[in-house]
Amino acid sequence: MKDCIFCKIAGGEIPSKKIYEDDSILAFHDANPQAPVHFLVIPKRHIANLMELGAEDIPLAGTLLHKAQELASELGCAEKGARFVINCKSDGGQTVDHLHLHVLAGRQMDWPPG
Ligand code: IU
Repeated sequence: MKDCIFCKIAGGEIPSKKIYEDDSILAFHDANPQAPVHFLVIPKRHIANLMELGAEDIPLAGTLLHKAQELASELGCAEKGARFVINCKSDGGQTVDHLHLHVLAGRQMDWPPG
């Protein structure tokens, strides 16, 4: 999508601190980290938010989740775990309208979220 910053990151038009990439997904360190480990996993194809995920995207969603946990493990989070978050639309606190899974780790998380 033309004006989507994460599409531009996925396309390499805007640089990112890339962790992993394949044909369908990209993982990169969050530009404004909220924990010692904070990275995002996104589909390369523009999907605005989780509500826009179609049944045809179920394999992609599985890939996204599986790669997120695999990368979290590789970054040393297997033992203590991590928080996996998808903010969705305005009430969900989503600020970038391109589906992304946050992975936060390296400190104790609070609950409930703000
Ligand atoms: P949110 O779930 O839409 O609120 O999260 C958007 C995240 O994208 C947020 O943590 C930003 O720091 C992050 N981000 C980024 O890593 N690089 C960018 O160029 C932009 C936002 I814009």
